[in-house]
Amino acid sequence: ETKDIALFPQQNEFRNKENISGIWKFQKDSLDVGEAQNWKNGLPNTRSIAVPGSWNDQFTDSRDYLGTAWYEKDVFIPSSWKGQKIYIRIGSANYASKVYLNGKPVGAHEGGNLPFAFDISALINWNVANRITIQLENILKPTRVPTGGGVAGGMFNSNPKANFDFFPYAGLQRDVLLYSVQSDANIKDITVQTGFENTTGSVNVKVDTEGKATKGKVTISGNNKVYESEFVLNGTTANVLVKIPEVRLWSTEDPFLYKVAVSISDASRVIDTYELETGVRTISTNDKQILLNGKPVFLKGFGKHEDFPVFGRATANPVIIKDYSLLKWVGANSYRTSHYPYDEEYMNMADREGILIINEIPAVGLYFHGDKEELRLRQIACKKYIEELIARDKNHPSVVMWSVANEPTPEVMNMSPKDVKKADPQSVILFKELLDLVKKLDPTRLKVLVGVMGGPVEWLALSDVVCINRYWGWYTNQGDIKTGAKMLSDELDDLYSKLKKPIVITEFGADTFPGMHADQAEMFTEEYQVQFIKAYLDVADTKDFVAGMHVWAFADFKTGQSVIRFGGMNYKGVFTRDRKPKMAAHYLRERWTKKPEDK
Ligand code: GCB
Repeated sequence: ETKDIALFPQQNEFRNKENISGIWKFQKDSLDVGEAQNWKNGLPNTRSIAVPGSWNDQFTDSRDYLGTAWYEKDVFIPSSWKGQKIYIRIGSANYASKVYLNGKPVGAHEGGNLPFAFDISALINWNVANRITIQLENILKPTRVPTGGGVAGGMFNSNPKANFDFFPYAGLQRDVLLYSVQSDANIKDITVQTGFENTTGSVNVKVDTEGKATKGKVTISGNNKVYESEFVLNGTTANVLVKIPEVRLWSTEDPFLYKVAVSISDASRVIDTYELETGVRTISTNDKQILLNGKPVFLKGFGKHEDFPVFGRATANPVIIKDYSLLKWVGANSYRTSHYPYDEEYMNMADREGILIINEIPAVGLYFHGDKEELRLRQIACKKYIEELIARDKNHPSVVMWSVANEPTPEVMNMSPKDVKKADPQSVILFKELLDLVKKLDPTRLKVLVGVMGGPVEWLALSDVVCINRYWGWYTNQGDIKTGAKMLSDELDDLYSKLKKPIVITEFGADTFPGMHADQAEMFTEEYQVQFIKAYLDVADTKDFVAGMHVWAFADFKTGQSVIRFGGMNYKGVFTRDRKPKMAAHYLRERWTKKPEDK
């Protein structure tokens, strides 16, 4: 399955692409009768729905709907595509889906935040409309990732019963595309890995093909120069190394992108081409710092969400553009795709804007108490997401780390840095398995998991960069920033002495109701948020092993209903949900745009 999503569809001389997003037909199936009644042959009673779009906020009766729903659209596939391999590619179907063409099953997929594609060539009716039907089901279960079903416990329970702190939006949330490639031979995948020595860059291009091609060419262009390298396929694969003298490296200050064009041929002619962009850069660490191109880089930024009124979790290009303007405005150079992979356009923008990404699979709400069979199924899901995410995003220079989990919770938790329990050895084995898989699939980037307050040190030790989320002075020591900052400082020293690796605080923040003020900082006021963020940044400034600070969160976002989420919202954003700056955003801008070396 993953092979089909490796290269984003592209329109060129040899390939076709058509976006079939727009207005679709929609029907909820709360009694689960659709399969028995053959809804794949035509939905009986539909209404209109926007794709992409979460279904939750488009109607007045579906916000909390958990169950099965069906989408349908008639599409006309141009007969000029005849003879090619034709795929349907679904950007995001949250959570489990089955796809039909003209009433015939073409495939099924689980997982809400990564694309998948199915070959539909054999089932197409030419010169008439073709019915696409997608059955979607979003029930929250402990066997799924992210987990759900009310396992969070106590005040962290919410309605709907998600075991994570964001609204469980569902539906077709990204574009649905049709695309085609040549059936006699095509480029299946391209993997670009870059490096440099002194002033010479190296770009290693691995080309995977299927079909009868025998040779090809890689052309890299940029900075007014063109480098060409012809290759002969070894079976279906070639590894091509291109050297770039006087290379212009990709960095946060100069996110320069080279064009990489690949073509393949048989004895007589070119059969397929594909073009992508790459930045020549390296990412590594020493015992205290993250190094971009061998030079220390301090991560300034946020944890984010895909979240916006009415759209829900759906791709909304104006919001993507706006968010990058605000990241630049506030002086950020980095963010984490908490807590799931984002739309590809976020990654393309990061490449162009020089934003460093911690790219996270949807593994939030993992836990180690309870049923072992559930645990086993979640582990399988996590591995699949790692494979799918790396297949999708491996060529983005902006992606510098892969995160395999956010805040997994151990069997026993203690909300104090002083008395952290040892990890269950089995849990360490499971995380090591995930991180080893990342390393095997992509040895060129850093691998991390993001640790919860009171979580075991043995888990953190598995990461290349120690990533921790901390809320001392918010969830503990409420209203007491000074003690919170002292706890943070002591804990950082302790962690560094044990782990001897750079540390990034991947979350810290305070809920802030926009417009609420107090002359003496008080929880939920804009003053408290500023003071809290300032205190944490000041602590970080005193430790040379802290390599990044990500404020939680970039913007306010929707959650389920719970007593700790006023109005079903998490208000830790430094921007409001509609992207207006709170006082904290102005504060960060002042601090982060002063001098490049300032943290
Ligand atoms: C966390 C979670 C994040 C929550 C945040 C909070 O640690 O990783 O998903 O939204 O805390 O605000 O409680």
